[in-house]
Parts: sequence; C-alpha cells; structure tokens
Amino acid sequence: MKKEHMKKFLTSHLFVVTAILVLKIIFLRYLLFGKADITQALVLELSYILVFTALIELIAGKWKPGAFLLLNLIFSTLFLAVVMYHAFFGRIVTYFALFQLGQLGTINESVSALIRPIYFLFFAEIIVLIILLLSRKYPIRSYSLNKKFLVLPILVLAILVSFANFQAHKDETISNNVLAAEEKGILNYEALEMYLGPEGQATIQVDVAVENSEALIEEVRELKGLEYIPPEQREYFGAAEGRNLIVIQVESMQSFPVGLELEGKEVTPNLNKLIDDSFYFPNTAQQTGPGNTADAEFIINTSLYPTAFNPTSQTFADRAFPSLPRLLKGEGYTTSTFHADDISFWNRDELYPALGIENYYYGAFFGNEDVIGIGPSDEVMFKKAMPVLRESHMKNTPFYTQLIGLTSHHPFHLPVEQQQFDLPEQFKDSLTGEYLVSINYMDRIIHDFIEQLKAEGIYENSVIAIYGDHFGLQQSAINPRDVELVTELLGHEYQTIDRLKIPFILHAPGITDEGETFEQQIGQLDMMPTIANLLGLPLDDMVIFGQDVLNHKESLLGARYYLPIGSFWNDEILFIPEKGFEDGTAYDLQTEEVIADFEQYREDYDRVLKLEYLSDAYMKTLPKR
Ligand code: GP9
Ligand code: MN
Repeated sequence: MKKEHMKKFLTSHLFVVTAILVLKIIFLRYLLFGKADITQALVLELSYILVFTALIELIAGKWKPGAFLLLNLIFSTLFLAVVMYHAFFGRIVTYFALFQLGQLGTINESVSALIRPIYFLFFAEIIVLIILLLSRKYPIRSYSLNKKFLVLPILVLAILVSFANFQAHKDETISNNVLAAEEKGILNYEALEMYLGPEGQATIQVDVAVENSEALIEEVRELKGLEYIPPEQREYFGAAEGRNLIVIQVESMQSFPVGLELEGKEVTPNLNKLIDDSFYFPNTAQQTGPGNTADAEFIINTSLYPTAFNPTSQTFADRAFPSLPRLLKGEGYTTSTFHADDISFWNRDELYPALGIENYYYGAFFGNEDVIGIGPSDEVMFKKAMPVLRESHMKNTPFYTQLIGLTSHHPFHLPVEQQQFDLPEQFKDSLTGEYLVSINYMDRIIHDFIEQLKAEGIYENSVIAIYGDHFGLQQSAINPRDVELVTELLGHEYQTIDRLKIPFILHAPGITDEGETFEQQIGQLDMMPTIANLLGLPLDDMVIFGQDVLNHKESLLGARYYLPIGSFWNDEILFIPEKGFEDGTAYDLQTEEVIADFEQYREDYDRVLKLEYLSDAYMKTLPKR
C-alpha cells in the first residue's frame, strides 16, 4: 500500500472507529474478567466489530459520519450496560435480560450507586470528537475507501472469521456465564445466546413423561432420595390446621444480620426474641433467578424452580399454577398480597392471577406517605394492610396474606429519623453499615406489626412465616471495603455460601413456643411444603420440587442464574461448576473450605440438573388461564 493510501486508511472512519471499539472492548474485558489479553480480544471480538463498521463504510454514503457516531454510541452504551449488570448481578447480561432494562426506572437509585467514574471512559472519545467536530478540527476524514478491493474483502473476511468463531464455540457448554463470555468472546457469546434461545442447548435425558403428574411426582421423589411418609405419620402435620397464614417477605434480608451484635447491640433484637419461640432455619439457600423479588414470591407459592434466564412472572404469566393460594382457597381461605411498588414491576399484574391470589394491593393503595427509596415504606404497607386483615378476621374466615417488603432494598438509604441503630465508627458511610441499619428498621416494624396482630386478636390463630427474598450485599464482589467489613462481622471470609444464605422463621403460637433452630441446609423451595404440612395440606398429588423440612432432613437444592447452571447444595457442600462438573468447586458447608476431591458428588450434580429440567418441562405443560 502506498504511503498516502496508508495515511488515508488510517484516518478513515472504518479504521478509527474500529480501533476505538476494539480498545473499548479490551477495556470491557479488563473490567469483567480482570485481565486484558489483547490477542484473545482481537481473535474473538475484532471480526464482529468489523462486520458492523465495514458494512457502514460500504453502504452508509453521505450518512457515514452520523452512522459511525451512532454505532459507537450504541456499542459504548451496551458495554456500559454489560459492566453495570455484571457489577449488580455477577453475570454477563444477555439479550433477553437487556429487554428488562426498562425496569431500571424503579431501581434507579441502585443503578446510580453502582456507577464508577472509570466507566465514563466508554464515552470519553465521543465527547472529544464532538468538541473537535464543533471546532471544525474533526480528525477523521470521510474518504471513500475502495469498496471493491478493500472494504468488501474486509467485510467478507470479517463475516467468515465471525462465523468460524461462532461454529467453534456453538456446542461448547460452559456453566459459568462469565467464563463463557470470556472464552467465546463477548459479542460471539451474545450471538450464540440469540441463536440458541433462552434455554440454551441443554439436552438432559429423563425417564419420565412430564405430562403424567403421578409418575413425575414419583420421579422427583426418587431423584431427591425422599422416602414417602403418609400424612398421619408426619410430624406437625395439621398442627396449625385452619389458621391464618401471614407471610412476610423481607427485601434483601440475609441470614448474617439476624442475631448479630455490634458493640453489644443487637441488629435484630425483636426477631431474635421471636426466634426463641419459633422454628428457625438460618441455613436457607436463596434459589431465586432473574426475577429476584418476584421469583421469591413465585417460589413460596409453588415450590417450583423459577426459570433460569427470564423472570418467571414474564415467561409463564399466562398460566394457572397449582399453588398455595389455590389450595387454601379450596379450604375456604381468602387470599391477598401487599406490595408498595407499582404492580407492573416484574409483571405482577399477571403473576398474581397466575398464582391464584385473589386480592392484591399495590402502588396507589398505599398513597404517597413516607416514601423511602422505591415507594411507600414498609411501615406504611403494614399499617394499610391491617384494616384489610381485620376485615377478613371479622368475617371469621381464615386468610392467607403475603406482605412483600420494599424498604430494605439496595442501596439501603433510610431517612435519618428512621435510623435507630448506632453504627460503630468503621461501619459509618459504608454499604454494609447502611444495610444493617435497614435490617434493624425492618426488625422494628415487623415487631410493631406483630404487636398489632396481637391487639387485633389475629395473632393467636395464625402462622407467621418470615424470610428474606435474596441477598442484599451482592456488590461486595467489587467493593473491597465491604468485603472486609462483612468478613469482620462473620469472623471468616465473606463467601458465596454466606451471600446466598437467607433466614426462614416459622412462628405459630402454641406450636413453636419451645423454639428450635434447625441447622440443616434447606432452600426457598422447601418453605411452601413445610408451611403446608403445618396447615394440614398433604400435597401428595402436587408436583413440587421442595420438601417439608420438618420431616425430611436430607437435601438436594439447585440454583441457577446467580450461580452457574448445575450448582447445588446438599447436606455437606455447596457445589459450583465452572465449565462443567470436573473443573467446579465444592465448598464444605461447615468450614466453607474448598474440598479437593468431590467426585462422589457427581451423582448429585446430574440429579439436580434433571430436577431443574423437569421443573421447566412441567411448567410448560401447565394450562393457560
Ligand atoms: C420491586 C421490588 C424490588 O417491586 O420488589 O425488586 P428487586 O430489585 O429486589 O427484584
Ligand atoms: Mn428483592
């Protein structure tokens, strides 16, 4: 190439914008994977970028400068979205989750708390280019490069290399989605996800026709290694028959703040007292998927696995789930749910009918009083729920109600007058400190609510279940100070086991008075069958993937989305695959140490994949509403 041709090429849009985008994707890979392997980035990412830039160079004509600027803006915004999503969820966002970004309005406080100044580098040169453009010193020339002998061959080559990358990684299964994006290339990974669809290429062999619910129930029991116990032999079966069921789902409540003391002061003094008279399961695994809060609502009502890649409230919005509300309605209960956010968030206006919940109270019902973060405070929610519960109580019909908290949502900013927990110096102005203050607030208002239930005469004849929907301190992964603070509180390194551990409290006056703490590993899917046992619902004909943990002590629990597919807890370990089982990591549940030889757990890995597959397959057979 002649010198002036070279100069022309190097100042062309095609070259400059491609180079800028490659630099940005190297920066993105550095932020996501902690390393910037330039060769790997070039091999995996360059061809995809070139497909776009060469195409614009070829066809954009006089719109070229604008089209390149737009392309640059789109990619930069996308890269920023990927890095922010990763900071929040620990995953690489895929195209279907990107569709959820419309929901960000509600949690904008959380989003802005995650932005780091360094992220603006994704837009730095665009600003410079705009300034130069305005001052007529724009450095990029709109030359027409030779289309036939330069641009077209570049485009063809880029398509061929991209296709080769695509083919090379098409059949490769990597459980950990971050590792998958690193090894397959971020853009290639996105293309593969689009091609394979939300369910990927999972091919799991099962020996049962999911349409046959009797056979399915038997198969699930077998996979979980559960023995059938007839209802009359089950402990606590029907002990709370006919009682009201009051479910309190606390936003972002993990296990570790419960029972915690800082400088001699309890974070949850009221829950601690309540636990003295309750069945308490401190080692409950979070099993929610991309639907977060709404997935937790789904699980407590169905004991099914939420779907792995989409909020279940969206994917299965049109179904009628066999559910706790439907069962209890059959027993003469009225059913209701309260949540102070807008009903459209997480598609709850569809979720609730899908779950068979009759009355739902949301948004405007709570007014504009005492708004904290996303919506009216949980204090307001409990207060406004009370007259509704009183009315049910007066009618002398039992009720099932669930109260879905909101106030203790990330980033845990409480108004000063609501902060009643004095933090030790080192916790001040930290996310961890604010989180504890938030949980302390929840402890107080749950206590006030229960006192009110007592005053109304509702308490004695009720079962109260309290649990956290999912973790609160997820972003610790990127904030060393908070990792240190939680580590200090726990007395050991803050790890995934701790992060995914939520408390589950079952309180039934007269039944749980002795108080008992069950150290066994359980999961969110177990909450519904355990409650059902107390209420005297046998669930023998219902397809459920959890178990009544008062009668079954052995566990096999899966989680997807927040952990790679195939991750599970059993009685001894938390297992997290990487590419697959062989290169995974097993953590001892007691010591949290890594176990070197975990071959013996391979069967559990295979079984949990089957269980999740069966849950998905079963949900597809459910009737539409
Ligand atoms: C939204 C609220 C918070 O209504 O429940 O949801 P989350 O961000 O925790 O899923
Ligand atoms: Mn939540």
